[in-house]
Amino acid sequence: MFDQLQERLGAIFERLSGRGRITEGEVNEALREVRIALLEADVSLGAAKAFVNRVKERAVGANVMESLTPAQTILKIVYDELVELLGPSTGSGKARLQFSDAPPSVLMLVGLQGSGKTTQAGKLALRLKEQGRRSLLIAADVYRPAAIEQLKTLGKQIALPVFELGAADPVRIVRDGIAEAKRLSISTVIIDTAGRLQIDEPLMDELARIKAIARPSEILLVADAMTGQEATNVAKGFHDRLGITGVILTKLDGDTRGGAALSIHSITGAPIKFIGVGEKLGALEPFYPERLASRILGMGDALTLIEKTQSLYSEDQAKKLEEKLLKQTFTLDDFLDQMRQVRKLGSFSDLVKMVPGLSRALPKNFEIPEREVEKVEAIICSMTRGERRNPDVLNGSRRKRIARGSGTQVADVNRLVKQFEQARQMAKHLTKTRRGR
Ligand SMILES: Nc1nc2c(ncn2[C@@H]2O[C@H](COP(=O)(O)OP(=O)(O)OP(=O)(O)O)[C@@H](O)[C@H]2O)c(=O)[nH]1
Ligand SMILES: [Mg+2]
Repeated sequence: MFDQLQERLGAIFERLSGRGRITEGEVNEALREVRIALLEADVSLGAAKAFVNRVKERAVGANVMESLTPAQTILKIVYDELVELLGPSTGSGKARLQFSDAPPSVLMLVGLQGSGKTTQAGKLALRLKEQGRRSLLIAADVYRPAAIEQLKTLGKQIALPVFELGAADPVRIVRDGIAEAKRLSISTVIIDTAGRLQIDEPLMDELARIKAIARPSEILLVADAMTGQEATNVAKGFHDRLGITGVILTKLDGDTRGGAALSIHSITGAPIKFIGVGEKLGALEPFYPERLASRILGMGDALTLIEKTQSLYSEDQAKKLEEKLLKQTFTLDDFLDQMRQVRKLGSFSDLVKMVPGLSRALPKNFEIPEREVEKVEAIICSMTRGERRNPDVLNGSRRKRIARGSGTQVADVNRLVKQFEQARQMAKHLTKTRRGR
């Protein structure tokens, strides 16, 4: 995600840090480029201007020109301002999910068609279940018969009840559903509502009536990050009418330019409470502005990666992995080991992108289809331990043997070895240039 913005900003700071002292003109030039990068990421003109002005003001205050490390000082200011712009973190009081004192707590999901409401309802229910909170899912989208079925399928997958009354009046469904939750002593109710292609009066009216009867502790706007600036306009529309309490930004796993994430909080004042990062039910994450900001600025996202791996590895193993990543002494053996563990977590391509340095070394639009992952696994498995540790020994006859053993072509083996070598070379180069500064 945010590949383009990351690349632009990364290049700006790379250039700045190549110099010693910098002039005021150079600072202004860099900030002009930052503004263009933000506009290209679909941040609104007003927000981009305000952002750059704040950075400029602080840069003057921090005496950037006098500083011995001007580029780092500006980078830090931009980072701080990005964090500010993104809003509070899920862990902080301001963005934590609110529950009511009198159960059941009602969480109402609203948003445009296809933004991911039904899916996030399932993800949220699963997340709460893992924290020991049972939910009843209410199917209040009655306009598509498939919508009810979709929610019931999700409910089955996570073993939680779904309340539905077919195509009855959604307001009645919600009222009866909440009564049912009380009867079953279920602490939380999650309402899946209907979406429209655009905000319209009948939709808003229906949602307002559901709100009146359900008195939700949260009205969460589910917004598709891929729709960019448009998502912030939508957010404003929903907020003006319903008063949303938070946002779930979905599809951040896709190739989004980032505009929505950067401006949705400043436009609505509502915090981003979760981000959706995939179609699977486990793909809902708390929102950490610090991590996103450092990812946008190309500082990698070692934190998220290490947290993810911690659920699979012991602390000791995680530390060793961290060291290897930092020292870039990855062998094919580690690669295979990682891949096996990591596949349990979902998309391998996404995880690879989180490795600092590696994310920039990889080609643009880098993806590994699942089939390819299996192929790579088979190839590495057909190598001897020595070969995995030192791919340099792989001559023609060895490659032929490996291809035969893994049911692939020699060309596949060649490609893997070449890619691995390239990544290693790039990583080496990157660490060298960093140290050289
Ligand atoms: N890549 C990705 N896809 C997602 C994410 N969340 C949902 N989707 C997909 O987006 C599509 C629409 O999701 P739904 O949950 O049906 O959306 P909805 O808002 O309920 O749609 P309507 O009920 O038609 O208004 C589905 O194909 C989901 O699998 C996400 O975080 N990442
Ligand atoms: Mg739906």
